[in-house]
Amino acid sequence: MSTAIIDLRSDTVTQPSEQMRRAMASAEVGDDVYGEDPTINRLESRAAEIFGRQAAIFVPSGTMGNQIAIKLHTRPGQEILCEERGHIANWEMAMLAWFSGCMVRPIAAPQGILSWDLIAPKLAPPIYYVAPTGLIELENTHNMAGGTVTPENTMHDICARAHERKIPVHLDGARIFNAAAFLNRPVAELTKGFDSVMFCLSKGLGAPVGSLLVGGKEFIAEARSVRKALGGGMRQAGVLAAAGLIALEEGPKRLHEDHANVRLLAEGVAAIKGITIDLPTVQTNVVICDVSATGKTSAEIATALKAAGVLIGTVNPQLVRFVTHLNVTTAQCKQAVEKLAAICRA
Ligand code: TLP
Repeated sequence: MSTAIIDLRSDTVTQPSEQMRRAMASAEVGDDVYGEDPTINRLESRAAEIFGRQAAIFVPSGTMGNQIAIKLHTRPGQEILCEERGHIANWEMAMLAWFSGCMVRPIAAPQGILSWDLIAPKLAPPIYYVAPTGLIELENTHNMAGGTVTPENTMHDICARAHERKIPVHLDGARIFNAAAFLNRPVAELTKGFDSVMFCLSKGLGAPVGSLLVGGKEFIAEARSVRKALGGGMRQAGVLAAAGLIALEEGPKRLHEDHANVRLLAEGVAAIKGITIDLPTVQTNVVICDVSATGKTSAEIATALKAAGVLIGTVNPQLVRFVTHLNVTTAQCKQAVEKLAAICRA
């Protein structure tokens, strides 16, 4: 049995491949603040092309991509509607309040999947003494709901109805390629109704760093100013974009392997006494399970697993998260299940 650490904390932990390292070493670069990095320019135009959009901008992180979009779509004093477990509401340092002066109106959605029926009652009425709804935000796949996929029609319906009311819609598509793999649909089709889309190269696609924000030409031109204001002018970052280009072209092709591994892991873990998983919601490369009936907290389980060479994430005292990616094998997922079963039996 291998003694290598099995890291299931996140798909952000992937190591750049040999091909990426070679491309990074030989990347043609220039100063991107002057728009002169040819590798970044190539990455941005490929991203725009793949998403069927006018333009794209390379940003250091998904968080920065989301926050630039929020800044551009809203004005201070507005509300942003999103699912209550959404990344922008919980894991982005309240930056939408800090930087854009907005507040979240969270919506609880079963399996993290918003619909117009859930959104409509939360829209601000058009009364001068009520904070207006400035933005609707969706997350697909939904990370903290366990990598669940919002169906294509649901997204199109939300976008169309929001636009009838002149409300913009942003997609946190950090893992939109996982949704595309699950639905077997092109990302351009899935995301065509959104005013802007952020997606990450540094998660399942395997790049060491970077995300893109895609949208209209003017929107992305303004995004360049906001990125600069946030300190995101990265100069000769073509070395990162070189890895990003490989992630963008090659990464999506193998995501079904991560999905198969998570399914195997989820089925194995669901058979352990005291652990609950809603198996039909396991659709992509994330699984979240409730460990409370084991008599142990999530932190106790994570600590015991760490001692056995398996790293996992904790969501709260009851919930743990496993994420598969290109640096974990099927055999390692099986080992992780066995080690967890032994800990829960003890
Ligand atoms: N998610 C990370 C943690 O921050 C939770 C992870 O390990 O899953 N949107 C979504 C849906 C995300 O899951 C993440 C990262 C981001 C945005 C932010 O991306 P980064 O980390 O590049 O700022």
